[in-house]
Amino acid sequence: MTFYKPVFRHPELPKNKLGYTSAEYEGTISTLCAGCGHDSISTAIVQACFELDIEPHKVAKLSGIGCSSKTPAYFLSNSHGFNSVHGRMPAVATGANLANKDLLYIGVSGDGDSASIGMGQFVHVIRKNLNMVYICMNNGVYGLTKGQDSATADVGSISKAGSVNPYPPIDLASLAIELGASFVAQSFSGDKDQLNPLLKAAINHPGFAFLNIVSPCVTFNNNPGSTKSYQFVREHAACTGRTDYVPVMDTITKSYAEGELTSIELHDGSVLQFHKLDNDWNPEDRLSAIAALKKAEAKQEVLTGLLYINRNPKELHQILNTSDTPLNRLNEGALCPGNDILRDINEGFR
Ligand SMILES: Cc1ncc(C[n+]2csc(CCOP(=O)(O)OP(=O)(O)O)c2C)c(N)n1
Ligand code: SF4
Repeated sequence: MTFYKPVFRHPELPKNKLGYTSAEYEGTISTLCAGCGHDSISTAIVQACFELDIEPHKVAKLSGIGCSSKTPAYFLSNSHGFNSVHGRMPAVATGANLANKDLLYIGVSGDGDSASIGMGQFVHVIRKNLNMVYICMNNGVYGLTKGQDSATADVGSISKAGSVNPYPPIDLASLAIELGASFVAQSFSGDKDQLNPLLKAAINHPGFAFLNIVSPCVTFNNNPGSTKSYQFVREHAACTGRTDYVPVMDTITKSYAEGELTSIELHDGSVLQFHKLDNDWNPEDRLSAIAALKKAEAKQEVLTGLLYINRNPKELHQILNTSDTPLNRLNEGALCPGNDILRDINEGFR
């Protein structure tokens, strides 16, 4: 279902260099649960694109399937969009980018979408260094299909159905660095002070930019023993049997300084430890980034900030040596040079 926002806005809304207000970067009204971290990320994307003076029609937003993958409907209504099959967003993004490299590609995915069914696509889009922003809204569960463990769920966490997750989590950020991603950052959906500059940097990065954003699922955090549990919902669902109760919760927000360790309490009372990187962190040291992630994991901390950057990556079009003019703007003569040239090419293989 789609709910359109009223067009009326305050007449004094600030405008960017293009003369647009932030309203021109919004989408339809979100149908996600009140308090879902994903909505905060959509708001951060709206703000970043508004502040960067990006023409909305020069953006293509792509996603797979999941609550997270619904979010492109909630930002940049005036841009291009494609909601693809579960886990297949990278392939669609690759095809679109090869046809028209002049758009800004923002891919949105969930931890289920990226780390399970879409893992094959995730690793290959990284090694091809597609010029895009890839956002994983990471809540540790399959929100849309009612809270099964995803491959990023902590070992030992208990799902809504009561099963204990016996598997260690996949760390998408270290995997991305190991596979050669040219920009890797982590953040928390409620920390807009950190998210805003990271998003802007990712948008301006001329290669694959991966943002792993911890984004609490307020509805399926209902399992005692889970790091994302929500006891109250579970009790209510048990007594009614067939219906479920989705509480209206306040979005969790938190700002904290560089180098600081902070605890963020989720709606169920469980606590996540976020450690923001120091000011003097060298994001160009790939091995240190991997080591820091492993150390943080051992201390059960989520390391946030820009973890790694390669400032001069060779993106896919450079690797393939494609034409300067995007393929979708080449005429038939350039795309199909004719029989004589084809004959010469064939001769070259004899
Ligand atoms: C091929 C296929 N398999 C399974 C599904 C069912 N399905 C829909 S969304 C989803 C997982 C969503 O989880 P995640 O990507 O973490 O997003 P969230 O809803 O938590 O934001 C699954 C398994 C599907 N739609 N298509
Ligand atoms: S089920 Fe979870 S992930 Fe989905 S909209 Fe609700 S809070 Fe967000």
